[in-house]
Amino acid sequence: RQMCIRDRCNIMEEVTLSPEGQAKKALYSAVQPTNALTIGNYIGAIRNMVAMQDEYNCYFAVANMHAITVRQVPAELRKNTLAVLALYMACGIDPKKCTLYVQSHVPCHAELAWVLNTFTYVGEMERMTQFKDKSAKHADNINMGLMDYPVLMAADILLYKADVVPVGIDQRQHLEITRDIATRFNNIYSPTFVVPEGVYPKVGAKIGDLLEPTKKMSKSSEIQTGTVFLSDDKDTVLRKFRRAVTDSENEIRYDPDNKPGVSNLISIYTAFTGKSIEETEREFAGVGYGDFKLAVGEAVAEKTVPLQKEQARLLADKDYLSSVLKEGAAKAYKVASSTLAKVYRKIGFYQL
Ligand code: AQP
Repeated sequence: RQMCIRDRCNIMEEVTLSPEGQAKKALYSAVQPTNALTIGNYIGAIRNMVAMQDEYNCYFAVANMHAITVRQVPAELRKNTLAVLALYMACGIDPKKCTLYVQSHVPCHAELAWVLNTFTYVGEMERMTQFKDKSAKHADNINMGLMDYPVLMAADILLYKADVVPVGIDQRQHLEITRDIATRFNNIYSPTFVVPEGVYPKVGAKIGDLLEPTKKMSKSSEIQTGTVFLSDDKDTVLRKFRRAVTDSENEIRYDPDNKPGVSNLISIYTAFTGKSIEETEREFAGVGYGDFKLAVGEAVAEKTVPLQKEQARLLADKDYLSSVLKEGAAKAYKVASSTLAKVYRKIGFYQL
């Protein structure tokens, strides 16, 4: 259900209503199709996206424009783009309830990012942890896009007037800069952008690599033995968990500072079973690390194997995926182009 409102710039906008007739808050989130997705992407982002889709007016993107900040093989990028789309739906994201689209299908992202660049300082971008990490990892390709990544992300979020953004903790710094850019613009002109709030999972906001649990599990890590992909078969999942780093005690207790390996495994277990940390500690009191690691692997595979089957079924239906993408791009464009028109008017771009 939707109704029209007239905003301060005299532009008519559609607002999605809840069943009670209240305007729903907007939510934005995206994942880069840089490889197969990991259980970190699932726990930190996708799980919450699915849980929040009824309550919010959701915009979910496959962020292929972000992906090219690191060199991609074109055929792989194309394949991964559809794979992420199908995975979103396999995980429970319903394209009828939300706007599901590919970032490059809506040109407003690049256009707003250009404008926002002029409200962002070079020093701010140089300080970004992800920029520093990725520059070190890709020293032969420290391109402008890599540095500008947070401004494109700000454009993504601000185009849809997102009130909330469910992301893992690694994206907190980028979300803060989005808030700064929005506030800066609003102060120079007049209220234009909604200043968004980050939503971080209470447990699992930063899932660690199984072999180096203090390091974030990443889908494009060079060494993949500590990364569990949602596409891994059951044997691979169990093998990776069997090798997970723990500690010299033999106590299953959540204590991220002193027991990062075990705590990481507890976070994964709770995310995949819905049990609390306390329940998990009680369930495995007196159990050895070997059996615990096996139980975590089993819980993960129990969820991911059916996801893979559903993803494969969706990927086989190209016509359906195509219709979802066309509808998603049209819905996204409608909202994004209205925000962009407002921005252009405020900054003084002559309108045709
Ligand atoms: N290890 C993680 N724990 C919790 N959340 C995570 N996310 C990523 N890794 C973890 C969250 O997943 C969402 C999508 O991430 P992204 O694809 O936009 O890029 P990223 O954050 O850079 O994730 P990766 O897996 O590390 O990708 P690459 O290797 O390509 O850079 C985000 O909400 C993120 O917080």
